[in-house]
Order: sequence, then C-alpha cells, then structure tokens
Amino acid sequence: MAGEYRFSFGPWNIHEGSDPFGPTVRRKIAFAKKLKLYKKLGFDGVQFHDDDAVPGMDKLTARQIVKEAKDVRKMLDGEGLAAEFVAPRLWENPQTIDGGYTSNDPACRKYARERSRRCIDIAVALKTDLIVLWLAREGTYIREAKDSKLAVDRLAEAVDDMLAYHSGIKIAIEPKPNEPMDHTYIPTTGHAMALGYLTRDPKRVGVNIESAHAILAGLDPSDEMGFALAYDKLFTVHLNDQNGLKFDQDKSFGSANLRRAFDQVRILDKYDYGQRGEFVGLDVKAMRTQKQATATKHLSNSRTVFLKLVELSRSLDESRVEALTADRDYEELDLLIMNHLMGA
Ligand code: GLO
Ligand code: MG
Repeated sequence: MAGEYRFSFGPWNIHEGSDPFGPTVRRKIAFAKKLKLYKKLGFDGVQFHDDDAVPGMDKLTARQIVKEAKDVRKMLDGEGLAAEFVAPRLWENPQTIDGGYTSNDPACRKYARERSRRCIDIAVALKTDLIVLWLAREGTYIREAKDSKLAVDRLAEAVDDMLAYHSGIKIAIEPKPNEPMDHTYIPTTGHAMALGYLTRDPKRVGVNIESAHAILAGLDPSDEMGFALAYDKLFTVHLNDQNGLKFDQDKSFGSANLRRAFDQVRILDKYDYGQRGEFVGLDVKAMRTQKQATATKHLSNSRTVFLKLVELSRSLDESRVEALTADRDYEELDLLIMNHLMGA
C-alpha cells in the first residue's frame, strides 16, 4: 500500500525552529544533507521554492539561474528523487512588501511577474511541470489599501502571463485566508478555482489544498478536497493539522484531529488520488521543543499516520455505512466511525 502512494515535502519542513518570538533552536542542515534524508524517511518527491533550488536568484541572470537549477537536478538524480513542484517565493524580497502581483506599485508588480518566469525556468530545469502559487501577501492589512476587484484582475493577468510563458506548465493555487495578511484575496478552494476560470487556459489551473488553511477558513479540508475533485482540479495537497483558529501551525498530519485526517484520507483514497502521479504532499513543521537528532519525526510520523488511515479507510464496513445512511441513523454512524478509529 505504501507503494501506491508517493510522498513529498519541502526542504523548509526541516527547519531550525525560530518563531516570531524567538530565535532558532536547532542547527541548520545543508540542502544537500536534507536531500539525503528523503528516502530514509520514506519520501520520493521534493517540493521547492524557486530559491530553495537557486539561492540568491534575484542577483543572477536568467542563464545563470538555469545553470544552477540543472546542477540541482543532478543532485536529485543522484538521490533518485523527483521534483514535485516549484513555487515562486514572492514574500521575502523588499519588492513584495505590499504583495507581488497585487502590489499598488507597478515596479513591484513587474518584479513579481519576472520572478515568476524565472521560477518556471527552474521548474523546467528540475523536470517538473507543476508550479504552486501560495499567494502569501496578495491581500491587505486594511480594507481601503487596495481595490479588491482590480486585485483579482491583476491576479488573473499574472497567472495568464505564466501560462503564456510556457505552454507545458500547470499551476496549482494554494489558498489561505490569512497570515501574513489580515485578509487575502484567494482565501478558499472555491476562490482559487474561480480564479482559474478567469484565465486564458483554465484546464491548466488547479489547486493545492492545505488542511490547515481550510481549517483556518472555518472549512472542512475533506469537503474542500471533494469540491476540487468534482472539478478535477486537485493537482496536489499539503496535508498537516491545525488546532483551531490561531496562527498557522503546520502540525503533524492527524495530530490535532484524527477523525478529520481520516476523512481526508478517505476521500482521497476513494477517488484514486495519486493514480495520475499526484504526490501526497506534506507541509508540516517540527515542534520548537524538538531536539536536533529527532527533528524529522514529524515527517515520518505524518506519513505513517496517512498510511494507517488508508488501511482504516479500506477496512471500514461500507455496507454498514450504507445501511445506517439509508436509515438516517447518523448517531449510530457516528459511533461506528469512532469505534473504527479506536480499534473497537
Ligand atoms: C504557508 C504555506 C507555504 C506554502 C509553500 C509553497 O502557509 O503553506 O508553506 O505551502 O510556500 O508555496
Ligand atoms: Mg502549504
């Protein structure tokens, strides 16, 4: 069963533990060393930010960027790993302080478009056709700072620009309702998919659903997945967990609410997620308390929980579920699911 699913995570998921209130607590692990951990932890795919692959890319020419990305491709080959996607990191440069594509400053919007093209070049060099767009700062701190209609027009134009730049790429928009912004323009799966339909080639635009982001929007991640699956738009997922409405926690999958994790696995497995090469992507962070030597357990644990939940999903007595559903005895169905999860 493990072989039926391929798992991925990004190098930022092995991190030094800094948070807004305190410095790092673990030593930095070099990128090449992180790559060596993937297979050992049971992972086959690497998620990238453009500058995970090519650090300092803003100071390099387009040609130099491609050259460096090709060297990273060789490192991946050496480890037997695939690149799952590349995402333009449009939230750290001074020119993205007020957002990239939706910035009020035309020079900053131009920077964001250029950077996105370089990101596509990197994806091509890494041999992946998937671009993830987490629209980090495309929103506002105060409502009056930007025009929301114009912002959506600008987002659609930016996606168009990327689609036109390379006919072979697909774009998975990763919605999130807040953080770092007060409100973002693309807060939910529905918004992300609707944005895709404003573009020149909606077939090539889908979503990356992150469990925690759906929960932060007050929504159920498995229902969000069902919505995207109904439109055949679930290009990838960022599984993790979130304990209520607070900062984005990126907890290990299933650690806050096992039943909510079960429901995500159940819908993915039911509709053959992964059969067309989609990775089971994680976006999880180790707790800050974790010591150096054990700061990758959140990754292997999330994978273990996913696979265990696949087993539980497949062993659920579906005829019993059907009978109880037909009888509208949802209290009994509730107990059936809880007993199943408790191994009772
Ligand atoms: C933050 C996002 C972030 C993205 C990543 C890929 O809340 O989840 O981790 O997934 O940057 O674009
Ligand atoms: Mg994410």
